[in-house]
Amino acid sequence: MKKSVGDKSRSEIVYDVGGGNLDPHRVDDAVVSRRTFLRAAAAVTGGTAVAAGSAVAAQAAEMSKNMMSGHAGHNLSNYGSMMFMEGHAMKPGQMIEPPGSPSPTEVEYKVFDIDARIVEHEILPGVKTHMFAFNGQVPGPEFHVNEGDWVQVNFTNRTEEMHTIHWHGVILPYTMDGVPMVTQDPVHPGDTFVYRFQAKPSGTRWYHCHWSTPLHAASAMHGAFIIHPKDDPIKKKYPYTRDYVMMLEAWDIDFIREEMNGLLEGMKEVNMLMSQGKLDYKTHGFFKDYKEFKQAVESGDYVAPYLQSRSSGVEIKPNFFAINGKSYPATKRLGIKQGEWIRIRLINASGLSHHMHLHGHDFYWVAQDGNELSEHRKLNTIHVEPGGTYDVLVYGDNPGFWTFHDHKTTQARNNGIYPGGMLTVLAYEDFEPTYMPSVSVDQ
Ligand SMILES: [Cu+2]
Repeated sequence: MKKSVGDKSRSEIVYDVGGGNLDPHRVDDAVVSRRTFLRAAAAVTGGTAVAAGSAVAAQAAEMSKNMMSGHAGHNLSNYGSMMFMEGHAMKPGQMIEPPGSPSPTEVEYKVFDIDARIVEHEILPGVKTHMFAFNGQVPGPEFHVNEGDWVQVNFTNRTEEMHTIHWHGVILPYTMDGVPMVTQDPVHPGDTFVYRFQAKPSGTRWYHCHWSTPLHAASAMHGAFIIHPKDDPIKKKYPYTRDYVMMLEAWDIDFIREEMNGLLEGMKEVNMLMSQGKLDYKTHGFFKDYKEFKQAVESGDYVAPYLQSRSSGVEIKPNFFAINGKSYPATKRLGIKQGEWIRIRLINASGLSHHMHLHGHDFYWVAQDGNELSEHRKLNTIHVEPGGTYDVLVYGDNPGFWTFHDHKTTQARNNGIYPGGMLTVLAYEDFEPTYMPSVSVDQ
């Protein structure tokens, strides 16, 4: 079957609404070999992987040019840009390929498809909420690439809202950094934005949406981006056989519900007006530069959101705390065997700090933000800051069942009820329990 960029069937290869999946290499199925991609591109363009000669390519080239020159002649100011593409008419299906990285004729890219969707996600039995999610998964698919790989991510927006992808901790050209109004226009509904960059430096990195971050990145457009080094010095020292990611999440499901309803209604209106060429940019808060924005506020033509009361009237007070999309007791256990080293990559996507404590073991803290620490530290409680990544190694020398949880105990609760939330169990798989509580939660 012929597949091309934007072909729905390709982006649906990875689909795992179940969440809480700790299996590594989840995104591998979505890897399209270069040959497949070239064939697909040929089907679209009759040529190379760059859509040369096609209408899409002409459009992409024009957009790239605009991006280089500052959007069709607008001058870039020294301020964080408030720019929006004035006169942009909604034509879903555009492919946007910004400059900044080599073309696919120069280097061989590993190609991934990823999209934004709205899903109904079950945090634990009886608690479901709609969320924005990459490929319909909470959290998004795990990327596993090797240091130095050239990576291409075709990001398609299948929602009525706008999104981007920021590659957190990856050192790349600024045009690929995914910050709306600063490095790119947000990706409009139906459009595909092509991110291309080299995977570096190695370590535990991650990715998240950067549009309306408190809502989008938190719920739940975030995922692990693991860059494996050639000779892993950590594996040499601690020969681990399993590699777990734990994305730490916090959700105020009332805020999510209110905000999503409000935003989606607003965006429907914006999209309709834009498609008709009738969007009043100032009314909707889009300006070509900082000066225009400042004048509009000072003249009273535009009331900025921070000058009004919140549309939803809802404060963000997280009431559900999760690991890989699930709150205890729905969290997936971490498996270990006696004599086995396991690696756990903690990634804090929550916007709060967490104090993760493991019972019955010390662990070795070896890396922060993807970078190996000059001195490894032996701990059993680690302070995890918002946005940070922390790698720890555990050795299986104390058979049993051991909780691993946020010691900020208010965050080990579900809707205020303890126990719950950010709590999981390290479970020995080669162990016959001598005693078990009469009431237990077993999955
Ligand atoms: Cu988003």
